[in-house]
Amino acid sequence: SAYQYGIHRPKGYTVSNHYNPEMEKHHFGPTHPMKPWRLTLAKSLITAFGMPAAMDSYHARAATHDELSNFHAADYLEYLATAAPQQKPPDGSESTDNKFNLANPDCPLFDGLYNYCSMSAGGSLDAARKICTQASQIACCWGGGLHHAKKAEASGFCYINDIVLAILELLRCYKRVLYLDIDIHHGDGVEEAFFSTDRVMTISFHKYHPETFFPGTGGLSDNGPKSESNPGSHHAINVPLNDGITDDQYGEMFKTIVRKAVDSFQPEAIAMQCGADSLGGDRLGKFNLQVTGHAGCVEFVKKLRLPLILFGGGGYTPRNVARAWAFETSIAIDCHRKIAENPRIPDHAPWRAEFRQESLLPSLEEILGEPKSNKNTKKRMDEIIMHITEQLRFVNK
Ligand code: VJV
Ligand code: CA
Ligand code: ZN
Repeated sequence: SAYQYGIHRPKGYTVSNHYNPEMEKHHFGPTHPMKPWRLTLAKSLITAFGMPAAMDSYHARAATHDELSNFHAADYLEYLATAAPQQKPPDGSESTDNKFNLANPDCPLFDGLYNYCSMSAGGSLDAARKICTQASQIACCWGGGLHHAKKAEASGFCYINDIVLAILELLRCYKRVLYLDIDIHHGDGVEEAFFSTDRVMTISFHKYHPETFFPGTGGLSDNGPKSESNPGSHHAINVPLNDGITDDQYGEMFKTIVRKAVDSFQPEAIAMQCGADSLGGDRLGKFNLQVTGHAGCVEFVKKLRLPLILFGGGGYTPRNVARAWAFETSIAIDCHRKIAENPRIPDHAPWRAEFRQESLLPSLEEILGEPKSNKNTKKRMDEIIMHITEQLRFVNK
């Protein structure tokens, strides 16, 4: 089907894909929303449309303990590497052992947890190295993007912050790195890791409803510790949104803000977390984005022609997560127009029936029936752009 779609390597630049198929065999638990199996579905679509012919595919290795310790605390890593999956006490009560937040149902200790985390980070580190040596201009690691993990704490389904590790790697060869995060949750772990440097600017778009929506941080005015002596002041940008945002509103917001940020910050490389829980019909999310709207953000970033890493992240309706990351891979290799002309999922695609609709790009109505009502007003969107424009006045390279 590479032939059917006329898919070939893009002219003048190289795209790489970093993945270890062992990742998809891990389970957080039968009803836990995070399903590593969505990576199997993404691979099915990427392969069925013939995309591997157009990129370098690397088997991601597991990151070493040493590499992980570039961000994470030694005692935390030690515990992750040795802790056995917890048995519930026989009386049925919850364990009181809450070391490093690893007893919270969001972050269970499951079989092979350390392998899963080190493969996710291994893929992201490989991607960063290919970007540093300029062996790739765009590198995809859909098994990464775990933006909530902290130095010594698991949080929100994330244990190892592969993004922070990859950005630290990029900082060895690029002066300034822009981090973009379109997951529906606030990218708090990445933001916090770079609070005190002016070499990384972070921009997260997310649902913000502190009382009811995780993690509760990322308000418009939360721009990091402000002080004369902190070079990182003003380099954390947050775009708090409400339920029901549409492709048009989101795309407009994304482009306006990213354009302004690039103009003032002048990044040399971009790391983008493409969490797919911002799609309409997500099990946890409440936005109305279609695959084409979500992917439109990736296309806009690609056109900036800066070295780029694309990470996965959240996404809890596996068939739609797979659609988004496959279509975003097609944008990276520049065959998305051909695919959009004939988006029918090929008959030979593994797990084809799992996708429900035949199209790679079903409409929101096909996915959701009734879209969520849109709680984002034009007035509020304008306020957000105003605030961020003001904030960017303090950032001048
Ligand atoms: O909202 C929360 C925290 C609680 C405490 C723990 N309970 C289980 C849920 C409420 C306050 N956590 C969020 C975490 C979202 C993480 C998103 C990660 C990413 O997409 O940004 C990047 C990969 C949350 N929302 C929904 C759930 N947790 C949830 C967790 C479960 C579950 C159902 C829902 C854990 C286990 C099981 N079901 C069996
Ligand atoms: Ca986000
Ligand atoms: Zn998320």
